[in-house]
Amino acid sequence: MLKRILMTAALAGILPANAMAADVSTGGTVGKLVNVTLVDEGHEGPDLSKNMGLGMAMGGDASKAVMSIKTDVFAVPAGLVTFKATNASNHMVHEMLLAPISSMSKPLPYNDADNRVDEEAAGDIGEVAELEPGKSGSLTVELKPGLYILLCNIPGHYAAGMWKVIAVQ
Ligand SMILES: [Cu+2]
Repeated sequence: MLKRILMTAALAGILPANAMAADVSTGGTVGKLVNVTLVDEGHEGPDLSKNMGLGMAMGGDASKAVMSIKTDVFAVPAGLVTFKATNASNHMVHEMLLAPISSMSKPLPYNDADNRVDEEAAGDIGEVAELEPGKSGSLTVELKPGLYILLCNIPGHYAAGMWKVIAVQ
């Protein structure tokens, strides 16, 4: 109970962020950690101003993906979840956005003019924005059971294959 109160206080910004991080890193009862790695091929790839059609349910050939999101787990228990995102690229900015999905066969709302997911329409519930190469950041959110998509919404990246679905159980 005390821990729960501390967590709530930390989330509200009353306690320093590291009070919460310490709890999460011990893998205790107050939260689960998902390590997320943002990956590309390490060199200039295809023209990312074009929609490569490799986003979820866009119908493209996934073997053509030139960038991706990896996680160390594919499912986590419902409740407080921390995503620690690391940009493993040596030359490119990436980010990690989180949104709930109802099905893996339903494409996300897409803004063709900007060549990126329409974050608002997709129901974006948080992100680690624009990480420089080698940098990390984290996002902690309370999640209900369901499917969620992690994606990079730098123009062209999602459609180049930069997404991953995880289950919250
Ligand atoms: Cu990216």
